[in-house]
Amino acid sequence: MFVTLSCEAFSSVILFGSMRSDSQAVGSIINDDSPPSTVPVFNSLPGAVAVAYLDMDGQVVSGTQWAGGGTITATGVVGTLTNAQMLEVCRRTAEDYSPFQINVTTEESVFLAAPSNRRIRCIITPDNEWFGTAGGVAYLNSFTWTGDTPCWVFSDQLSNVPRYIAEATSHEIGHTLSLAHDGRISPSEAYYQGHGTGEVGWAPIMGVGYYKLLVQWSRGEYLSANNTENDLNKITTLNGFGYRVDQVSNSIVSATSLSGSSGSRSASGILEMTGDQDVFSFSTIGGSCSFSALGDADGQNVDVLLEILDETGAVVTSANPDTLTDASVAATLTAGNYFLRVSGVGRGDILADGYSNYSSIGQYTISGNAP
Ligand SMILES: [Ca+2]
Ligand SMILES: [Ca+2]
Ligand SMILES: [Ca+2]
Ligand SMILES: [Ca+2]
Repeated sequence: MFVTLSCEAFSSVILFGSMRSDSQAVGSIINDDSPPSTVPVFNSLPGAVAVAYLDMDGQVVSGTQWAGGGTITATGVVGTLTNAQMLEVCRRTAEDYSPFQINVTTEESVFLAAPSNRRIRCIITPDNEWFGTAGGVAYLNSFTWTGDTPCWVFSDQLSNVPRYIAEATSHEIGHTLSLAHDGRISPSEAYYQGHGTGEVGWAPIMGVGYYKLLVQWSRGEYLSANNTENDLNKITTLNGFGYRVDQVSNSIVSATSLSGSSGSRSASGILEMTGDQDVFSFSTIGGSCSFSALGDADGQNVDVLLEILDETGAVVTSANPDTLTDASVAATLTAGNYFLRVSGVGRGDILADGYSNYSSIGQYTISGNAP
């Protein structure tokens, strides 16, 4: 049975010497505070049955299909990464998995308490020598195996940069959830590095996510994609967990009130599924109103469309900057009841430098003012 070895992900990173000698990246590590002696506690969805455990404190692995069943003694990244850097890895990975009923955790006790066919241990370690040069490696579908066969992320192969480690972590866990690589037919390549620039530079999580800022799940909509598997559908139907429940109505009829009744207003939430809309209500005595909707501060997956609607649901004003992923709206409103609607959108030509709204999902926060 479990003979399908997903090829080493991100082996291409090894070809990019500039990444490994990036003085900025090295400097950011050296300049940080003294390394901690323990991994910080992190749970993205406490209580979820399904668990992705980021094991950063070292692990001895034996009796698995790795290394022919032999013993692998992997050191951790505690002492190499700072507390803040380990938490950044957690937050970035958690953003990729925020639409789903899965807890990204750093607590081994949480992992051990989960059903063994609803969990994965992802070992983040500098010790890749037993395997070879790669950013990470995983067995396809191993999330639903029983026992404790981990997937791997090799931190020093990733220059110990939290963003790269997090991209590899989401990617390797993606393999364990049954996802294959996103490459291209022409040119023939196993890993697509993406397209576009700046905040809207896009790449698929199951390709190479290191070089772009907007790294999303994919169904192979880009030009010459070699893999049209529906990542979201596979994740949520093959692994014993599904999407998180949408907490905020798509309709003005049952909108959720923004926090704050006058002046400062706020809310936060998740766009869980393709096309989800979250509608919030607010009232004003009239005057100058302004709101911003920001995606996740570290690993934003949402390109936000933000709209103010009047009490009939008609759009008063909207914002979706073409080259930015956050959005802000402002309007002088007469006294009354209004709505703020958050959506995830695509951009431009999906066969050129754009993307669809397919995986424009994830966490957001709203803040603003209305008198
Ligand atoms: Ca461990
Ligand atoms: Ca939602
Ligand atoms: Ca909704
Ligand atoms: Ca935009």
